[in-house]
Amino acid sequence: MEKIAKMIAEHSNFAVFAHIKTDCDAVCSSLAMKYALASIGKKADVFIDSSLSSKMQSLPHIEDINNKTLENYDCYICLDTATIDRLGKFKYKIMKNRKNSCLLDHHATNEKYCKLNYVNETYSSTCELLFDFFKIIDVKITPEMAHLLLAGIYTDSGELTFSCTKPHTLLVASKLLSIYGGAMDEITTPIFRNQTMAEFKLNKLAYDRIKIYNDGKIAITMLDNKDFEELGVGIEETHGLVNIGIQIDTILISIFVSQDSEQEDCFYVSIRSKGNISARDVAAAFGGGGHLNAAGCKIFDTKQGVHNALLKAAQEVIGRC
Ligand SMILES: [Mn+2]
Repeated sequence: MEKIAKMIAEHSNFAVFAHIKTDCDAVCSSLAMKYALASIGKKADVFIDSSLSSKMQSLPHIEDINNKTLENYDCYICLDTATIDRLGKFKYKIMKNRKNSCLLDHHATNEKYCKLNYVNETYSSTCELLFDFFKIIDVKITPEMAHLLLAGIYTDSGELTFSCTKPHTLLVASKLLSIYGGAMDEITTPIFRNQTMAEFKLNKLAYDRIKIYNDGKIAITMLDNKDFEELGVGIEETHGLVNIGIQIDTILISIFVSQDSEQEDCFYVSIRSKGNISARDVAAAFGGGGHLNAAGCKIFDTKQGVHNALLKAAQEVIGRC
């Protein structure tokens, strides 16, 4: 982290990148970084090649994402993004300007594609990691930054319930909540408990579509672009639907698949697993990655082809244990 702090000290104009199919940790860590850098006299803009879910509209400064044109920056920071491809169209900036790039991430599968790379998978989230990093670059966390960091930590840690929630996570959350100064539900309700009717209907459909295999060990849920069209929701609202399957007591692997709105043969896959069963190994069979119990990949095939290939990969992973 010290080397990255030095790189930041030596530059003044930053572009901050985070991953496609973005989530709260990516968005919040990027915005917190922008305001942290501003507080120490630097300029930073945030670029994320992704649509934002309606839930993210409650976050402070959400309008600052992609509000500039990507021109000349003297340093590039990638947050929460394990592979260069997950930067989407912004990956070319890193390929061209690698010598002035750095990354901070908590994904064990990070491919370290920047000049300086700090990856530490003991953190629940990039937001938790940034709490420690901001100390190194002498940033005083404001209530708005605390709001952002808490939202990212709460999202990636499943509201402080997943196994990635460590004593350090709770300590950081506690410190951030006192800096924030308000009530926790002001942050969590808009993100976790404020569904639109369309989202509720999407959930309902996801419950209906679950297919169970291998004596209740594998769940696969598929939604296609016709579903999204009929309900009037975007693919960005599907976050968390993979958890419907994993919550069933016998299920060891839950897979959620959604079809790209423009490419008929392109499917996005989220995978969750329990214990030593590796979601990452299922994703890796299709060139994806992630954490042991939460991973993802993208597959180009027919709907049936995707379904069959995923079922086979999940059966193989379970068969190994
Ligand atoms: Mn994350």
